[in-house]
Amino acid sequence: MSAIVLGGGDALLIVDPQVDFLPGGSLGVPQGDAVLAPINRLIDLYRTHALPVYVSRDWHPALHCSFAGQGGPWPVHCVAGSDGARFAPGLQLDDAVVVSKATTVDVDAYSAFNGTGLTDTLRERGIRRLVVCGLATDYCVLNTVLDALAAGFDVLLATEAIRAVNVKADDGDRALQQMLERGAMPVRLAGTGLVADLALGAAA
Ligand code: VGL
Ligand code: ZN
Repeated sequence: MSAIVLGGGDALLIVDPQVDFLPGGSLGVPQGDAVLAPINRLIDLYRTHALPVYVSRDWHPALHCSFAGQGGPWPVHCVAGSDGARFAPGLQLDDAVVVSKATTVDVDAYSAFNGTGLTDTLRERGIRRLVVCGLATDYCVLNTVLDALAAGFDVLLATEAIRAVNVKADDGDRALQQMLERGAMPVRLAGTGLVADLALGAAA
């Protein structure tokens, strides 16, 4: 068993688990709600080890450049303060540190590191390794993982706790491949802990 031993320097980073990205939301990710149960288990695990939890959110102004009405690729979603921008009900986020991104009208930011100061925040707290999970695999998870790796963090990717938009059918698979090639390690929940997702690791 390749169990992952959690300790000082570890943190959980949950990417954009917001109502608009769930089925029925304005930018609903297919099976996006399937990430919620494993994310709650991950939160539990990190709390049990007294390790910090970070959660990013897409937090756009009303006329954001990524919206179709402004010439962007997406329907209106995650407008700051709206119901759709709320975290998914049922997630036990209590004491998670919230990171808001893409908050200005003329810039989009898929990565939780883009324009948020998250790199410094994590370094100041001595974080060296992240488990990343959330929505969506092919946009915000992908860009967050690539930035985390570029900044020198070790990245464990919780593969059961991510889902893709799949504008093109294999976008999620290709994003996953890209993250693994750059050095993210796939992990899954097993019993009360995390183990390397060997099937995926071998495929990478
Ligand atoms: C996202 C599309 C537009 C995401 C955010 O969180 O993956 N995708 N804005
Ligand atoms: Zn967005």
